Amino acid sequence: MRRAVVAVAAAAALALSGCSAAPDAAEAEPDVGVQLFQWPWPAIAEECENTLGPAGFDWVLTSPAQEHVVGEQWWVSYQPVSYRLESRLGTREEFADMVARCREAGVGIVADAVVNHMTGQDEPGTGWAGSTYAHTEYPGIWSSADFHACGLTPDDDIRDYDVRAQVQTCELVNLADLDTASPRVRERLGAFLADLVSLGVSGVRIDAAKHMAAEDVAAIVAPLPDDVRVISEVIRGPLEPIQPEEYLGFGDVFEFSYARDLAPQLRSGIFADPAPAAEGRAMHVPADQAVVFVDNHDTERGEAGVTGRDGDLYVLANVLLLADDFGTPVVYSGYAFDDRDAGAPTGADGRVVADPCTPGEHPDAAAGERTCTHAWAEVAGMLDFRRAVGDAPRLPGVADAAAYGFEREGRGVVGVNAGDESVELEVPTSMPAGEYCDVVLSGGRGADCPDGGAVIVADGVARLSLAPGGAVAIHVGARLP
Ligand code: ARE
Ligand code: CA
Repeated sequence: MRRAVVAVAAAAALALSGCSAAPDAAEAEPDVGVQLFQWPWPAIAEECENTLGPAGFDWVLTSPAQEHVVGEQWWVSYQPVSYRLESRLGTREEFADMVARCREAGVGIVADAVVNHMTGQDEPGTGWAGSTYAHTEYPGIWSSADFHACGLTPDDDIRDYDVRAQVQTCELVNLADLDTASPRVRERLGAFLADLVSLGVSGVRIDAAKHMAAEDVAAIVAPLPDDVRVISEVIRGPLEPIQPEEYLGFGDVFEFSYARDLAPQLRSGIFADPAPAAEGRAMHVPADQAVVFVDNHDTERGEAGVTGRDGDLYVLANVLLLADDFGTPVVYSGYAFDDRDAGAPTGADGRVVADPCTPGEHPDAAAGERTCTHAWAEVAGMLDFRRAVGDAPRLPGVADAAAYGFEREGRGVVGVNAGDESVELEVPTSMPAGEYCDVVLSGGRGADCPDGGAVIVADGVARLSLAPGGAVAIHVGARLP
């Protein structure tokens, strides 16, 4: 409780002690989301009030809220037993309270929705909230007639992602696959989404969307109000028959190509300018429907991208993500782990727990501890950058050794150094000459500029002093007197 009060006071002080000009007309509230992986509802509400709202985050992507199978692993969240909103992450009442408090703080909730399947259990069992089930029997909800029996592989599990019918009608890792072509199934799943919307969520993530025909997903989400954001999870497999583009008719998609392009550049220190956002990027859905990220809960356990385990490189990746003009970025905030399956820390009652993050702090998380990415000064500073640059386009960048930087036309300049030598990077810019404060260091305007934070723009060039593994960003709203 005390920590919460201190954080609110700090946020208020930040808002009052402004050292630079008031926001100008070109500013735009950042469109940035944050995935709070395995964060419980009461703790998310607190983050909205203390950290996310003040920093300007637009929405939080939660983990699934459905009643799930009982187990220690994080992924029990992805094995629903019923559509009751009773889970290890909180009760229905707590979910509703979170939505209301976050909304009050200016932050929407995007709920992860598991609609492709139910459990992957072969033995009957009892879920977290007491509902009984068997693999294809969920009393009062589903019976075996509501599920696919694909008959295309020996055990009805997906074997080959090259075969569309397998991917969409067989079982993903033994998860009982709902017959989403059936009107009855569509209607019941739609009612579940409508229930979430009735509690005030501003969007839904459609888990495993690739495993449902796009027309099935379209039918399920069709009754939702137009302003509810639908984001489909369709992991791009470049050679697979099912591509994310199929799912653009009714919402946005997570674009996995973004991180796959970014990671090798950071690892090699060899950077290349992407095509301008307006022209589109190869293997990416159009920018206005792309939700982009450095990592998520699957990729940090699987794909060889940059993750929280990469130290400075991960900070640089987040800085570049947030400085870019492509897509809607989502910052990822979970917990450190040394075992892929390890669940988030729980209390004696088995419920997941999370201590609040302290705005501006960047803790070195040990296994089981929250990374608090969303509270880092570097991330808050880049949200401030994003607010200041608005829709100014990203211009072609400059590279020097393993450093790289670019301008958001006339409004901001960013640079990163992926190497182990310091670099003085000169980035051409049309920003007015003068002294600016590095918001990666300061955490955004409002605070006094820390020692070493001043950056000079003169003669049409911003001079960025980039330490090994360092990043610097300045914008027109963070000019020093
Ligand atoms: C767990 C166990 C399994 C067990 C199963 C049932 O690990 O051994 O058979 O339970 O008892 C998560 C975990 C899984 C977990 C599952 C259910 O990651 O380990 O299974 O929950 O508890 C594909 C899908 C994509 C999916 C990824 C993981 O296309 O939709 O696999 N991502 C979402 C979530 C996951 C979640 C699920 C779906 C299931 O984000 O967290 O699984 O709800 C290529 C293809 C991709 C494919 C990828 C991996 O890249 O292009 O499409 O992704 O390979 O196979
Ligand atoms: Ca399916």
